[in-house]
Parts: sequence; C-alpha cells; structure tokens
Amino acid sequence: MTLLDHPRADSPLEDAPASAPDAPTVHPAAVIDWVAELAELMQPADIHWCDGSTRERHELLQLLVANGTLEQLNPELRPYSFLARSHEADVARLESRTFICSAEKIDAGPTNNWAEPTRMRAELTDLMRGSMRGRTMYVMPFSMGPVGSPMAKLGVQVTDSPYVVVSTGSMTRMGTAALEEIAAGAEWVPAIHTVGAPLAPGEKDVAWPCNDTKYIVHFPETREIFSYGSAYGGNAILAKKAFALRIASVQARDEGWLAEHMLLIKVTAPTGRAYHLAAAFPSACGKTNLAMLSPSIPGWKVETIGDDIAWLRIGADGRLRAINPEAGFFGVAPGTSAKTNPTAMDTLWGNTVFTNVARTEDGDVWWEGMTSTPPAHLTDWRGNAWTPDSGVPAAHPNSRFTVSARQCPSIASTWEDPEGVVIDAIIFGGRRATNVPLVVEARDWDHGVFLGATIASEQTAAAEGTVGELRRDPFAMLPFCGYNMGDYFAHWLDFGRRLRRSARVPRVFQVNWFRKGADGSFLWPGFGDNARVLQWMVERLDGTAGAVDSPLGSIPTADGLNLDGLDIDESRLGELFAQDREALRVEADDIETFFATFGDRMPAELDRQLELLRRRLAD
Ligand code: TSX
Ligand code: MN
Repeated sequence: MTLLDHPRADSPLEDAPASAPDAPTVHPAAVIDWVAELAELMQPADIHWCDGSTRERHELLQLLVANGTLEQLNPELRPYSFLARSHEADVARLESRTFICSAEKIDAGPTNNWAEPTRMRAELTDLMRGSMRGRTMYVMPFSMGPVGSPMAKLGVQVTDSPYVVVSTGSMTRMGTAALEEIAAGAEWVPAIHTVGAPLAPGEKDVAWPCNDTKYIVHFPETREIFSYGSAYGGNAILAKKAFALRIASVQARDEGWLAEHMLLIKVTAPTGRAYHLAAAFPSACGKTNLAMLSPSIPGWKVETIGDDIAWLRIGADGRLRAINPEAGFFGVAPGTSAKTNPTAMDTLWGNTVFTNVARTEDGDVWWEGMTSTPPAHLTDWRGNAWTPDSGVPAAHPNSRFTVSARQCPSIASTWEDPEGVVIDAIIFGGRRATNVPLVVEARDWDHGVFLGATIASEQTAAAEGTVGELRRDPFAMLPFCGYNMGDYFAHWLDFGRRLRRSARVPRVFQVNWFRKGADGSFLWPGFGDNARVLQWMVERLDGTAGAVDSPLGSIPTADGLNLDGLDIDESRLGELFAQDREALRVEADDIETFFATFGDRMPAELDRQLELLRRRLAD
C-alpha cells in the first residue's frame, strides 16, 4: 500500500498544482538575497521554496517515511497520520539553551539567558558554516494570523528538516500567499534553523538528525531568530514560541499591543449571547482542555479560537480585539482522553503527526492517560517492545500531536476573523493546592495585572524541580517574554491606561482548578464543570451574578455559582474559597521577594498593589 492510496481526507490532491515549483512565483528581492547569503554560508545541496500546497506536504511526508523519520499509522484506524520518534535527547524545549541577545543585558532582564549579541552572532555563524551540507534548505514563508489580517505578522524560516516543514505547515499559514504579502511590502521576521548534522557525500542519514550542541537565539532589536541543533517543537517550529511570543512580545511593546501565552474561547449562554475570553495558564494546567471544553451545564456552549497564543490589540473601534496567530495545535498527548478532552480526541481522527507517543500492535497510537487500562503490548516512544510491567512510560511525558485547527469540531466559525474577536474578559490561572480560591474577580485592571504578575504553579513532575515547590510564572510568560519582565509589567499597566481611554476595559479574573482540601483531595471537579465558573464570569459582565468583596478580590456570593446537578458539600465549597490570612501574609512576603528580583525595572504600581493586598489582609 502506498501513501498515494491515502490522500488527505479533508483536502483532495486534485486541488494541488501538477508539480511543486522550485522557485517562487513572486520575488521579494530581500528574501531572495537573504536566502542566497544563507546558502553560501550553510552550503545546502539544494534549495526548495515551499508553496504550502497539499502536494508539497504529501511529497515531504513520503520523503520522511522513506528516510525513516516517520512511520505511517494504520490508515484504517488513523487516516493519513504518522508517528515520529525523536532522538532520545531531543524531546523538549531547552530553556537553558534559549537566549535573548539584546544589546544591553538589562533589557533581557533577570528571567532570560543573555549573551553579548556580536559574540553570539559570531559563534552561530561558525556553527552554521557548512551545516546544511548534503541536505535541502527549505524556505518557508509564513503568516502568523490570517493572511492579510491587519493583526497578522509575516516571517520566513529556512530549515534543513522536512519534519519541521510539515509541522510548520500545520501550525502556520505557510506558503505562497505569505510570500505574496512580503512581495507586496509587508515586514517579515527572518528565522534560521538547522539541525546541525551535515551529511558527507554518500553518508547515510539517521532517522532524527540533530546535534548535541543546541541554541535557540533571539535578537530582539533586529527581530531575528537562530536555532541550531534541535528539531523538536518550540526549538525548531520557530513561528511558534520564538516568533509569536518572544519576538512578537518585543514588537508588541514597541507598537502598543500584547503578544500573550493565552488560549481564546467563545462562550455562548443559553440566552444566545456570546462572550470571548482570553486565558493565560502555566504548563500542566490543562490549557488545551479549557480551550476545547464541553460544558456540563445545559444550554452553554464553548467554542475554540486558540489553545496557546493570543495577540491582542485595541481595534479601530476602541475595543480590545484578539486573534490566534497559529493555525494548528501542537498539544501534549499524555493525559488527553475521551474523558479529559473528547474534542481533542475527535480532532486527532486523521491528518495528524504524532511525536514520541507509543504505537499499538495494530498500528494506532497510545499514551499514558488515553485509556484507564494500557494495552498489553506496545512499541514505546524509543521503539522498544513495551508491556505494562516495563516500568517506564510508553509515551514520552512531553509527546505531542500536531494537527490543523480546522479539524477541531469545536472551532468557532470566527476563529479566522481578520479583525479578531472582541475580548470581554481575561483569565489568569495556576496550579495551587492552597491559598488561591476557585475564582476571584480583580478589583480593576491594575489589580488584574498584579494577579497576572503573581501567577504561580506547584511543580507536578520531579524532573522540573522539587515536587510541590511553588514557582512564579508571571502571565505564564516566564520562558516566552523577549525582554525585561519588569518592563513587560509596565507595558501591561500602560495598555490598561490606553484601554481606559477607549470604550471598554475587559474584566480580569483569577482561577484555580487545583485547590486541595485538608484531606489532600481536589476540591473542585474541574473539566466540564469549569463552565460553571465561566458562567459566573459572564454573568458578572452582565451585572446579574452576585459577588462579595474579599481581601483577594470579589468572590461569588453563596448562591452566585451555578451548582445545579453538582454534588459538592457546603464545607468543601467553603474550603474552595477560604482565605487563610496568615498563609496569605506569608505568600505576600514571597511575592515581595519575587518582585524585588526585577530591581528598578519593577513598576511602582505593582509594589503598591502588594501593599494594598497586605492592608486588606490586616483588616
Ligand atoms: O485540564 C484540566 N482541567 C481543565 C479542564 C478544562 N485538568 C488536567 C490537568 C493536567 C493537564 C484538571 N485536573 C482539572 C481541570 O479543570 N482539574 C484537575 C484536578 C482533578 C483531577 C481529577 C478529578 C478531579 C479534579 N477527578 C474527579 O473528581 C473524579
Ligand atoms: Mn504553551
């Protein structure tokens, strides 16, 4: 059976041009000169200008199967889907190898690695010399955001990894349409990627070429990205974290908008009224699950606009508008199931590239948490035979699915609106066993910025640090802010001042699905029942839900939350909203220490917000 027997079910091959052009149909001189210069340096055997067509994707998938990078899954079970097994040391983003090379160290701030830009550029140039020998250099023009949207931004990434081309094809609007925007004069961000594994003449390639030396480097002032040595996720799909967050956050600061690590949802009430919410959560809080929520309460609907990144700006009408700059989902597989996220499971029916999940005997995929009982025999993410007694996970904990957002059954019809959707509320979440109630409404924008700046999560996996240790992850942007985080806080405060001059300032909420009771169990059922919290939020917007003031902000009145059909006893509900003043004073001290790390870049307003909190706790 050949691949051609199984064309993409959602997009017939007949739509594709008869053959992929090997030179662009439009010719932006700046891109062509840049590519020529890079080819001179990196010495690829060939150059391929990506047109983004179905045929091109198909040919690359065939090549990847022939190279052994991808294995096709059983087309009867998982149509036109593939499994990649990475090098076992190339399995995650590498924060220790991620650099912000601003001219001045202080402009990268205390939360980023910094290196002197001239020295770093020289080091990268040395590494890149001849690094594509024996490989094809792919040139990928892409648009973040719908092509032609006033909120979209253009980029061009070169890469020597066809796996990265296929991934970028799912995650962005990649191809000729983006190149045409650039030819018409749009600004573009250059991104250079090489796996750093040149091939000598006649040398046989490996399934997952990469290099032990790895760099993910950003030059914020000149808006350039360099990545060396890794083909994994955010290290290599540079349009995502490197561009749409780190470089875009700098562009957003300079141009007066926000580039955020946020999901976007449309919530429709039984009345038919719709609201749009943007929500920032650190990792391991179930952001994709919230983005695809199936409400447990009758008559309520949640639709997906994005699951990871949002770009927000004040529209021409003075309202806060947001787009999802991405075109797909690069989601963590483990924990995704018909129970936790049935919509994601439906999204993954086919046309999906899985990386580092386990394979079943009949050629489908499996990961921890997909089913309550694991299959008796699997091939694990390393390619070894696996049984439940093996004592190791079958899928890598950071294993992923890459799939187009178009396949998501809950995708909102407006998800590609070039003007963006009007944002009614912003949510900040974290994973907290203690101290943080289920939901709190900020007193005003500046208090909301304080809630964003103090987001924290307890560590869940030993590999990331001590389990249970509290880690601050302001705005869930710690690894993704391309400049000094103190300046970023100031930008958020300034953005609020500009919003106040416009028509409407969105409400800000803090949520915590993960509070535990004295007995150590989760107090809130979470998942579909989180829609009850969304209901309270939108009823607050409409002025129909009850709230009472508390030291941390406004919380629901006794009958404010819709608990119909939910079996939760009074005392546990009390624990969900409890505010232990002594514990919160200790937390305030921790926040003070955290804020102090930003020195004189810390805006005074947030120190004032901490002081106000302490006063409310003292009352
Ligand atoms: O994604 C989660 N969400 C958000 C859903 C929209 N998870 C999984 C987090 C890991 C990525 C959650 N886990 C959530 C949640 O709201 N809540 C919890 C904690 C929890 C786990 C199991 C239960 C309850 C809460 N089980 C029962 O109550 C039976
Ligand atoms: Mn993310």
